[in-house]
Amino acid sequence: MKEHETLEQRLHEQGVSRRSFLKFCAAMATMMALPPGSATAIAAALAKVKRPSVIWLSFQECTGCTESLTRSHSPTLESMIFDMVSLDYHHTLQAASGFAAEQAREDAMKEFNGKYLLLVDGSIPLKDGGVYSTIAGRTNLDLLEEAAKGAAAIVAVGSCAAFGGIPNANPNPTGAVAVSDIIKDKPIINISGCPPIPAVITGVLAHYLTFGALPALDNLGRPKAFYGETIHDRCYRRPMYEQGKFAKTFDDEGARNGWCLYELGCKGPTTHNACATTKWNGGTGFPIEAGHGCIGCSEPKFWDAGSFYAPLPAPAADVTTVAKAAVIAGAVAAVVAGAIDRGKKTKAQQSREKLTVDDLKGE
Ligand code: FSX
Repeated sequence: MKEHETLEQRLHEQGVSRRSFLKFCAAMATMMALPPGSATAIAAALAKVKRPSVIWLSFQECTGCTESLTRSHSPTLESMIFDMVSLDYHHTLQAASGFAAEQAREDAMKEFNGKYLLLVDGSIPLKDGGVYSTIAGRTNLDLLEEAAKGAAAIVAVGSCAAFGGIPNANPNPTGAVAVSDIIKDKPIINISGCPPIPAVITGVLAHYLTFGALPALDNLGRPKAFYGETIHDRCYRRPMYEQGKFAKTFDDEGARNGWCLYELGCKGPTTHNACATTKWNGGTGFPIEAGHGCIGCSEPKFWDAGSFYAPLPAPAADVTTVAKAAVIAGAVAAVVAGAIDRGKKTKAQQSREKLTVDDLKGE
């Protein structure tokens, strides 16, 4: 296996124009909330970087995470992930099978020991010796522990790998756990969502390649640039919430007029993700835009929390006069708080900007 070429060489071979590459970098800079002018610096850094070896292990999952990435809406952008990295092993996507496939994984682990990125989707079953999910006769636990040893960092793709996800839901018959429940000595970044947003997967990898480090994470190990705000924070129906206009059924006049889906069970206020801004399907929409509330799939235990069609505790389901007053008071407070928030940069934003400027000074 030859030493990996630079991204610039790879893009040239693939016939990707400089213009497309810069467009990609600009999109990444915007998504990562980096300061204006970062796109050029990202392009300079990315072009020179050696494409890292990536080993992608798929455990207990529905393949939605890989489907999400490969069905991404901007093939010229998100699919560039396959040019940014050398995907040396991926169960679903690789052409090789059987012994040849396992040999490719072993070769990559040996040659790029300490340098490769390990991407994992799916949870890991521990019950009964881990027999509920095996690959090439080996348990997921065995494969994960082996591959984690030589990894520079681990990316847990999807809520199953990040938090245990649906396999971990009650009664959790396979004893499914998250990557971070097993691996304690490597940096792990959680890209939650069932499935996760493909542009977020790409953005995290672009950040890692550009800065040589993982982005700032929240207390659940998720990149703040994408999970720093709730769906509710950025929802286009937020003004309806603040005005106390709530749809009562999925086909009433309020629903038809785009009123807030809070009382129909929307979990937007407690769900951290970028769906409302990044959106899905070519940027055309996200579940709330299609008339269905958020089910909170990027939060831990989202399936057990369930009650997808029951409203969050407050305000009360039946908006009485008192509750309406509370909603209005809350709305005023939220608007004021929002104005204050918008007027100042968060510590994360400040550190991102500092990191960018410092890191790219020498370019
Ligand atoms: Fe889980 Fe992903 Fe949901 Fe499915 O790999 S996060 S069940 S979209 O496929 O792991």
